[in-house]
Amino acid sequence: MTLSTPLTSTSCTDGPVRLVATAPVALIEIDNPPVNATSQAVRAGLLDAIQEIERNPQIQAAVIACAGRTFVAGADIREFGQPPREPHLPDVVNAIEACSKPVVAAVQGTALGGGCEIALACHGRVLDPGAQFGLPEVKLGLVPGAGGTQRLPRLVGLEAAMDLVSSGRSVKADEALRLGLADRISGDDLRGDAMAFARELVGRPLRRLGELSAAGMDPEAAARKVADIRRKARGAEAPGRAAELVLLAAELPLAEGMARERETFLELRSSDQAAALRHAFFAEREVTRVPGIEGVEPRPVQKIGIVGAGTMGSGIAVAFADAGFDVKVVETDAQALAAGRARIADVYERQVASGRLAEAVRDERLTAVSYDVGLAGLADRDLVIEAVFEDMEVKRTLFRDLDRIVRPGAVLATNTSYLDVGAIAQATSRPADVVGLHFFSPANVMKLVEIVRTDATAADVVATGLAVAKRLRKIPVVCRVCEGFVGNRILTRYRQQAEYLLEEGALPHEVDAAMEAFGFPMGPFAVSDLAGLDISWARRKRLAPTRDPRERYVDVADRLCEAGRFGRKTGAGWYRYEGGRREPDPFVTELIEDASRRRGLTRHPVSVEEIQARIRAAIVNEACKILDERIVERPLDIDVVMMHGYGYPAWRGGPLFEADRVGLKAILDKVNERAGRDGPGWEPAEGLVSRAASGGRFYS
Ligand code: T1G
Repeated sequence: MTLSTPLTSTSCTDGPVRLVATAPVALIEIDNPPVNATSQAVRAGLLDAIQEIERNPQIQAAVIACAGRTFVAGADIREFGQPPREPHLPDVVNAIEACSKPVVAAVQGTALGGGCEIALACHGRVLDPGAQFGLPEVKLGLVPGAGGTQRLPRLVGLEAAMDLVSSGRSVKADEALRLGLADRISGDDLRGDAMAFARELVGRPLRRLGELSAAGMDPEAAARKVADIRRKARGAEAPGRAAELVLLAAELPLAEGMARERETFLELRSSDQAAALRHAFFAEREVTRVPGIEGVEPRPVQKIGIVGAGTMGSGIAVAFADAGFDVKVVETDAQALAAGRARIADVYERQVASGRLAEAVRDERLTAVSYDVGLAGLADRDLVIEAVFEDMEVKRTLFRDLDRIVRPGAVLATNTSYLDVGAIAQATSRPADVVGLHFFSPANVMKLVEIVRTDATAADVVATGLAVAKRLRKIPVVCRVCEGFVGNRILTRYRQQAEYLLEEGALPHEVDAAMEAFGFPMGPFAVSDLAGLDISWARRKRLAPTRDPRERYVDVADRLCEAGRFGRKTGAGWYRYEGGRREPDPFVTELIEDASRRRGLTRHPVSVEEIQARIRAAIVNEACKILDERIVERPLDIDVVMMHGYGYPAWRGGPLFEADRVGLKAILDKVNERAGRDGPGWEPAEGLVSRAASGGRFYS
């Protein structure tokens, strides 16, 4: 039945919000692809629609639904760089809640940020079984700005709300039902179920979350929780601020709480951290658009072969099985294969034991993986990835064999961390089909994959790497060949500079503390102990014959390895490990002091600021050289690698985004301070010199 009383506002019939006027329950449909973000036009249309609902006597209730794959996924992030325009989202959500007639949200996909806040302002919420709710604003350096920190705790309590708002994590439909965030889970007719629920609410007292009161929390417990959230945020401002706002829900009426929330939102919206996190958000999407590859058709890939079932090979196998590929893992002998199979099974068992994976899904994933001894079984594969011992001759021999066995047209990939992919490709008769797919350990967890293209790699093979990364839900960065590609090349410089600081007066735990205060999850020496000192030791020994004698080489790590101290796995490395705790070790201090003496250096205290400035300059300078050499096309490629592969704090935006903020002249001054003292390779990058001289930036 349609309305006999005409709509009074045309914005309800055109634009991104349409009032599908049916009585007695009207349907408000938001249609703003790709994710129904609340642009200014959506906010205006939604407000008009609610006012129409209120005005029109024939409409007794309404449902807010979204076209496309998801309910509103938040405010339009692209608008954040501009002054806010009315109507502001808080006014819109307050109008929804104040409506005298029932308004029900029909939620599919991901109701995030402003979308979640719109749903919270509704008098009822019906979710598609696959729907999720979330307030991820802190991941953008913000706090919710339209009542999320005030309505959510009134519904789920302060503690649960603090967790959700400060972590930004999403809750699935079943948890949302348990928390009371969802009133119903729909069948296969979400809109129909939501309209039926809205009809039921007609004539009943409406439940407005803003009118509820949030039970208080013990002040000391609250303070402890905020402190814990701040500590875990490692320098990011928003999580702590969001948690503090949630606590206000127990102290202030809704309007005052929302006013404080809005004030904080507007303050953080113009902050450096929010700008950096917005940059990070868009950069990790932009990296998939590779100049010269866009529009190139990838090769079809479903059958995967993995050679080597060690830590990396088994992790890669799990990543592909998780993404629904047909995976075949091969090893040289039955014993190694059995060990790999056990590793893969163990990954899934741990997920089932922790409740993160259903047993049926585990069984499905394990069934997707088959095993074989030898290479013959790889003949029919679409993509073969090797994860064997990091040695050029071993890899070249393997690729010669793969070339002979694997079907024509298949993509042959190496997971090498450092080696020249071009040299490996030249071992085959089809170098155009060869590419590097450098995964990061644990390969089924880490999002980053470096796609290493040689001069011979075909464009559709690069496109295939990008398409496979997308299916794996990984973040791909395409780069060309150099020692260590992007991340490991920069990491090498990072570690060298960290070791120079040891010779000059710092100790491992001081450098680690400084870099953890900078925002890295772990400092360089703790990371080395975790990864194993023997791996980089083998690489240094491989490179020893080619090392420039003028290079400032710190041999402390070699001394540790010679003493059998390979890190956590041997109970000692840069630190001593007792009961899982890492402790500074006088044995290491002695080695470092001896290195200082042999270098003729008088040790002196090194400040946190100096440690951070030296290491940041080393990272930026090497990153700029990578850009100058066209190993990557864009600064954002490097920022994404460092954030998603090496824990560079995203609230800094990555090294090059942050270098623009710090100022390239200051960075260059720090680099020049070192040039000549740290040997070859430490001269300033041409691109850094030219940009600093011309007032240029990495980002326009
Ligand atoms: N604004 C603008 N564009 C957005 C967007 C948004 N909120 N979300 C996604 N996009 C674009 C994205 O750039 C990409 O564009 C395309 O949509 C598909 O995204 C007031 C202030 C929703 C889970 O933080 O988490 O609400 O690259 O590739 O993998 O309190 O996008 O195609 O040109 O990511 O299926 C809070 C952010 C905002 C959600 C979908 N909301 N988005 O993932 O697709 S702040 C968020 C996501 C806020 C309120 C506060 C994901 C997704 P292009 P995609 P996906």
